[in-house]
Amino acid sequence: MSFSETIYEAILNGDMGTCEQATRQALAAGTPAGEVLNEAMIPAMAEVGRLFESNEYYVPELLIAARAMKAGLAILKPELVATGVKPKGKVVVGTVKGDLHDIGKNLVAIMVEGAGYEVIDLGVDVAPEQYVRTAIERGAQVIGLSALLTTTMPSMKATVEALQESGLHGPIKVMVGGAPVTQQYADEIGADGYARDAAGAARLVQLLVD
Ligand code: B1M
Repeated sequence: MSFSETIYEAILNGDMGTCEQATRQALAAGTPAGEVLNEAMIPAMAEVGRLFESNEYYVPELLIAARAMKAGLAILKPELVATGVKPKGKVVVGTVKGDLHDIGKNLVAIMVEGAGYEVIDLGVDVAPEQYVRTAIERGAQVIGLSALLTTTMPSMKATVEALQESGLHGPIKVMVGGAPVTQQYADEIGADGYARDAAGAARLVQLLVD
């Protein structure tokens, strides 16, 4: 079995130790971190989602799969993040109110940091006012909102509105993303940009800040 296959299986089985070990071995053998991420970890999590939808996995299996993937990601992170010197700008990120999914948001944070920006990560279940207050206090140019549940997407709209009320929507931009989010939704709520994946989010930050 290749390292990628081992990592894929370890995530499906929620086997954190094997995921960590195979990730270390893959890097030591010269496999690029991006390849481990895109060819093993992300497809494994997509398969976990499919198994959940077909009632073959339940919440406990999702949790242990997510824990295994996060452990592997922690090992990939130093490789994914460039050793930039002076940050090109500041970006506040977080998963919106009511939503506890953080793997995609963590990846976005890693890639944006890798693109040379300081990332202020507010974690999960973040209220609209908290994003806006932090962005103002810390002098951030971009707020990045992640949502994985259709039921929490309205919190993105509420955040854009809270920023508009502060009078700072313009100097501070909003970008949105997450599996149920689309460009059309971003346009509807007045967000400044949408990115489909973490690499796209890093490119978008550059467009929004420059
Ligand atoms: Co949840 N869950 N979950 N879950 N879970 C989904 C999202 C779901 C699609 C599963 C399904 O039914 N197929 C479904 C949502 C249905 C819907 O709303 N349409 C679902 C559900 C229903 C639920 C619960 C309600 C289940 C329950 O309790 N009955 C519950 C809700 C809890 C809550 O948040 N309040 C729940 C709980 C959980 C766990 C806690 C068990 C766990 C999360 C653990 C964690 O994150 N720490 C979990 C997981 C793991 C998933 C799936 C399987 C995987 C999500 C993931 O990590 N993907 C997911 C199914 C799926 O997505 N296939 C599912 C990997 C990650 C790399 O991708 O997050 O999409 P993703 O991020 C991508 C892009 O979307 C994008 O870039 C990332 C990297 O390329 N991106 C951005 C993300 N944010 C971005 C921001 C940007 C730009 C791009 O700019 C700012």
